[in-house]
Amino acid sequence: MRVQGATRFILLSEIVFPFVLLILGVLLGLFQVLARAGILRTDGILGIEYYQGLTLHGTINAIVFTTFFIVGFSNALMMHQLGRPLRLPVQWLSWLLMVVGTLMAAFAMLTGRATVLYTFYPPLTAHWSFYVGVVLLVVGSLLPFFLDWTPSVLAWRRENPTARLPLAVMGVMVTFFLWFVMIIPVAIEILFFLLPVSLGWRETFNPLLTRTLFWFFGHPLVYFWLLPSYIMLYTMLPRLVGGKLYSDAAARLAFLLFLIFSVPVGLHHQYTEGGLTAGWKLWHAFLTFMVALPSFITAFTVAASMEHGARQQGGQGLFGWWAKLPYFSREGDRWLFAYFINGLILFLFGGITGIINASYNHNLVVHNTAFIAGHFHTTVGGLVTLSFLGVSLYMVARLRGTEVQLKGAALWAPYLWMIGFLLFEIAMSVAGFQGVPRRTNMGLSYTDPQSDLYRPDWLMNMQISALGGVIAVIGFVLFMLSFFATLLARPVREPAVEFPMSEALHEEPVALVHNYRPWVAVMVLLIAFSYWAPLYDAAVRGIKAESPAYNERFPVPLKELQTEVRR
Ligand code: HAS
Repeated sequence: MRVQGATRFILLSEIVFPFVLLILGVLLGLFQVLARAGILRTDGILGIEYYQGLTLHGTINAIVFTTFFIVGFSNALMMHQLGRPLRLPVQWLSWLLMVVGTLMAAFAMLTGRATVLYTFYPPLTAHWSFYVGVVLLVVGSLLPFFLDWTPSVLAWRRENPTARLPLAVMGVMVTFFLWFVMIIPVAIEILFFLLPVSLGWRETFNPLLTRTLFWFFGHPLVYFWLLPSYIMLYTMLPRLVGGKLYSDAAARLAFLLFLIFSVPVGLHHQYTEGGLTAGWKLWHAFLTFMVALPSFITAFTVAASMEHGARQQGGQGLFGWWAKLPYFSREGDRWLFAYFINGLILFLFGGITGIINASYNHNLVVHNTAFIAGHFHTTVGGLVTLSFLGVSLYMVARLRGTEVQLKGAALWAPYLWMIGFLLFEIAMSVAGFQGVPRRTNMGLSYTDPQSDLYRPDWLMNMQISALGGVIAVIGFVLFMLSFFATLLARPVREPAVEFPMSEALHEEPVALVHNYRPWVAVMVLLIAFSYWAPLYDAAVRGIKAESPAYNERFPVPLKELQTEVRR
């Protein structure tokens, strides 16, 4: 489908703008890993203090890059699949809100007014511009769903009353419906608690209640990141390996299971917090195991699709077909496979560590340790980032009408990223079992031989994780070279919105995966049942647990500090 003018500008900028920010995010990641290994012994770099850098690293990489990419990718996919143009007034408004919101939050973080980490845990308090920026980014990201894609899907349905909704379209609609639902608790947290305290309209907030509201949003957030990768695995990967999607119904079932199980699991981030009852934590633990189910379905369906494709290419034997996959192919679009397969390898580790985190008793060993950072660098930093990077490069080439440049660099990049983060993950997991904390500038404490806190037994794993980080960053630099060379190359064809879409091998007649109402009803009931008691506990007990605002530089209530300064 040809694309030009404002539509092309919007789509391209939704990919390029966050990528440019990601460069800063990745460099700050390198700083973290070197500081933790004691290779850098400083409380900051380039004028950016350690926790300020950690806030920028988490917020840019996990919130800004992902949200922009997901909106840009979904916009392009909806155009391509429904064959309809985007509604430009809606798209401009969405773009403007997202850009302004990002710049506001960036201003607050870069000027040291919002060193609250990407989880903005109260009682840490940021400047109001950080919260307003986040709200604008989120509102902007939702506009296309309500005002562009939903009307387009309804119009498509009227024209095609008996056809199945294309799988990619269904995936996007599930992702954004989930996004809308999970935004509600965090919007309450920001608008009723964090923002009023930050503006001085309220003196205190209840940390337990606000944290419970945050994780009500914070865990489903990871599936907002993951589902676009699953859309790619189901609809594009089979074509790249020369085959077909093994089962259409399995893919749809996986999306619908995410719809019902993604949200009511947030207490697995709060197992160690007092004030919430053990029974409800156990219930959330049980549902967390349920939300792993659609990922298991995905693992088997994707493996079956790869096997089908490899056998079409002459692959034989129980394991021999693995050799027929296009690991290093430069032919056509097949280079993209390297991003998916390396992401999948990392996600095997991400899945196993996630299940360890979810286990109530194991979590007590790993919570707040380096183990958690290992886990999320193989999930959001693994499959999600690699698939987003690969498809960003693909989209930039198509939208600019250029060929992918420096294909060798683009092909090696995901392998280096995978090797780097595998090393990082293993070292951080072992370190986590040793008790190494997360979110700590260890170069000034545990890995500094001059410090009383020095722990020589922790050093080796921190150094291995630093080596992993360096290898991954080299992969990123190779990717960056190919990305900018492709962006700036001379166009050789008409700019277009295109994707390598696969057909399904089996299209089973399962009515339940085409009727969304029962799933939405179960989703609402499950959320209401799983959260009424924890919220009641947190809100009622919270009356005694109100806390004044703090910030990371002044771990005394800000109000007292202001009084002190005035005196
Ligand atoms: Fe998680 C903490 C549990 C998935 C991200 N998670 C985090 C944090 C982040 C995060 C960012 O229960 C830190 C938050 C913070 O700052 O405090 N997580 C899980 C579970 C899953 C899970 C059960 N997480 C994710 C995904 C993320 C993500 C996805 C980002 C995208 N996580 C937790 C828990 C915590 C947590 C606790 C809190 C810990 C604490 O104490 O603080 C599941 O959804 C995982 C299911 C996945 C699978 C894997 C399926 C495998 C596939 C690959 C197949 C490969 C093939 C190729 C076919 C079951 C699909 C093979 C090829 C070869 C060549 C071998």
